[in-house]
Amino acid sequence: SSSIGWEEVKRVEEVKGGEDLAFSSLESTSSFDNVPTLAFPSISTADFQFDLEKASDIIVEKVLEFVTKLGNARFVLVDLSSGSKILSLVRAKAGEKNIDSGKFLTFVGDITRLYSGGGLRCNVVANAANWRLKPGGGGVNAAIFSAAGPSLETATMERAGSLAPGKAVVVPLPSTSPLFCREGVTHVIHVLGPNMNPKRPNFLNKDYKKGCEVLREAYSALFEGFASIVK
Ligand code: AR6
Repeated sequence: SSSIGWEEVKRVEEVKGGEDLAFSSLESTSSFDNVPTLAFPSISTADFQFDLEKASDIIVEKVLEFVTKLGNARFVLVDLSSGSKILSLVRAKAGEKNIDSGKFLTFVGDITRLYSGGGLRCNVVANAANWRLKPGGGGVNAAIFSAAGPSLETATMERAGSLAPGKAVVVPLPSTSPLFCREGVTHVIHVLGPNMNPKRPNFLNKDYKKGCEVLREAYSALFEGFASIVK
């Protein structure tokens, strides 16, 4: 069954997660529909400039740990482009580790349009946040806050005023949010990853010992947050 899963993901990626083929190939597998699913971006590897090889090792390590812990749940690593280096690194390493391809997939598409644009149902979406938990700033953070509308900012501030590196906060999305109505997303989990960009706060100045520690902590916090929703 694992080879069927990977083929399916490949087909989806060929159409960049955006068109009818992707929709039908996922819809035809009815068991996919009601499985609790977390869609997450690669934390820290764009604006925060974290090393892609190191990040891909950590993603695979943490997914492996939590796929085993969480029986009935799926994890989907998302990126915008079919040429994404982090997606190919993770795909190769996940294959080597024989991670169950029905439970962990990579997907090319906009994380704010997974269902409407790609036919992929994900009830929980992770955000690579900033420490203030504020909209804007570019990247996936700007996209998620913009797609969710102002109610996400309000709901976020009710839960937390800021975030330390390596931490996550689970925010239930109001049912009026377009991300809820259109995409079926019930929760956003904000995660703050380690920062290797000298122009951003909490700059780690090439300290990858600390950086890897914080990235592991961030994925643990994210996946624990997802587990708390699933249970
Ligand atoms: N859909 C899917 N993936 C995306 C999208 C999207 N709409 N947009 C970006 N990515 P980044 P970081 C991918 O820079 O490195 C923000 O300004 C992207 O290709 O969003 O953790 C915050 O406010 C990459 O693989 O997050 C923080 O200050 C991944 O998402 C800071 O950036 C993460 O890229 C966080 O930096």
